[in-house]
Amino acid sequence: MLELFIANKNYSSWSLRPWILMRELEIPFIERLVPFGDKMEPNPFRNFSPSGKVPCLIDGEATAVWDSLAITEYLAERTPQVWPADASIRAWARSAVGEMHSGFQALRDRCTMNCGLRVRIDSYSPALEKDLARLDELWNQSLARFGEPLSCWAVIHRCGRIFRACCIPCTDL
Ligand SMILES: N[C@@H](CCC(=O)N[C@@H](CS)C(=O)NCC(=O)O)C(=O)O
Repeated sequence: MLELFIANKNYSSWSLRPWILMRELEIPFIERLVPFGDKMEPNPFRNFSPSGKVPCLIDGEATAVWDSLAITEYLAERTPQVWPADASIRAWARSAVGEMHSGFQALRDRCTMNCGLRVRIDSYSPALEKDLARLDELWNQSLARFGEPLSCWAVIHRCGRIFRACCIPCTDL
C-alpha cells in the first residue's frame, strides 16, 4: 500500500497537492500526517523523506518519491486519469502545473498558506501584481478553453482582495 507523508493540511499546500489528487482519483493510500514542529534538529521529516520535506510518497521498501510533481508523475505511470487524455490539453495542463510548481515566487512569499486565516493585503508590490495577473490569465484561459479550471494542483484563487486556497482536480478531457 502506498504511504503518503504530509504535514498539517492547513499550512502545507505542497502536501495537499498529491493528497487531493489521490483522494479525487480514489487511489488507495495510507495517510501519514507528521505535524510541523519547532525547527527541530535533526529534522524529523528526514526519517522518511530524503530531502527532509513533505510531501513524500513511500512505495514499499525500495521507493521514496519526495517532490509533489515527481509524485504526480509516479502516480500517472499507473493511473492514466492523472493527466488529460488529449495530447494538446495534456501539454497545456503540464505547462500550467510546471509554471505553478516553479513560479509565482512573489505570491508564495506574500501569501503563504494558512487556511485558518483571512488575509487582507494592504500593499501589492509590482511582482505580486504580475503574479496575480498571470494567475487570472491562466485561470480564465482554462475556463474559456475547457469550460472549467484545469489543474491537478491546489491553486491560490484570487477572490476580490481576499486569497483562498482552492483545489480543482484534473479532469480526463
Ligand atoms: N518542491 C517541493 C517543496 C516541498 C516543501 O517545501 N515542503 C515544505 C512544506 S509545505 C516542507 O517540507 N518544509 C519543511 C522544511 O523546509 O524544513 C515539492 O513540490 O514537494
